[in-house]
Amino acid sequence: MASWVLIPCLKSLFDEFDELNPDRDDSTDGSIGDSAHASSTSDHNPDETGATSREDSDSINEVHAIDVDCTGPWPNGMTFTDAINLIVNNHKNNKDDRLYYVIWNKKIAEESNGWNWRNYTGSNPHDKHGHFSAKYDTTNENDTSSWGLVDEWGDTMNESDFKKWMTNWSKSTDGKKALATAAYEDCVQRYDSKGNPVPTNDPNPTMGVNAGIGYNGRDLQWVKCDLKDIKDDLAELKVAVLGEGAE
Ligand SMILES: [Ca+2]
Ligand SMILES: [Ca+2]
Ligand SMILES: [Ca+2]
Ligand SMILES: [Zn+2]
Repeated sequence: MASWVLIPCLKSLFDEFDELNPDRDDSTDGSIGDSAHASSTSDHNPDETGATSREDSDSINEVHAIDVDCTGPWPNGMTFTDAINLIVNNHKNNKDDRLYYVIWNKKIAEESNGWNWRNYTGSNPHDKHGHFSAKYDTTNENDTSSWGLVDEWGDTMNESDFKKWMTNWSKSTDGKKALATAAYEDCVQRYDSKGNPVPTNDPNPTMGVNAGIGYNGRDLQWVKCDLKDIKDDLAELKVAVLGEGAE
């Protein structure tokens, strides 16, 4: 079989579904056509060597369609239909221009029909996978910018994203302040009424954390910053790490 490549924009669409769930069920995924496709005209066929709906000006043997398994499971309440609708609506609203048409669950939405849905009566109902047919021009083929799915439903950070974000945040003024205070509140020394340090494991501390900060604060320039600001920063940090609704 002649060698072929999947166009970059559709690779990036696969990547985005994979990012939503790296362990998603991909059993009905597809890019290059099987022998049934090869005998008929299909965007799943490599364009230079196979029967395709269109031709392009280069000589790269490209596949211009993918099938994505609908199963997921998808995160954050997303359904596969939600994902399809977001992509179709982005085309309808001129925010995206990379596809010619999408088929999903006995319906088809096409550029040539103003991205409105109509019934699809082909032999495969496409109720296990969505089909995406892409444009045949180089600019759109190579456009790997976001399809909007991860922006909308992929709000869970992975460890490397978190470290990157945390590194930047910890260099900011707010970050420095919050981290310094978080560390300080965690190991603040408590004092008895005579000003003597109380061991941190003392079951009956005589001075609370805030009072301890006030006491030490006489000598420590950096604890003079606004405590409310710091608490707000920490609350934001907690939401960023643990998600909305974290206690
Ligand atoms: Ca062709
Ligand atoms: Ca080509
Ligand atoms: Ca091309
Ligand atoms: Zn297909």
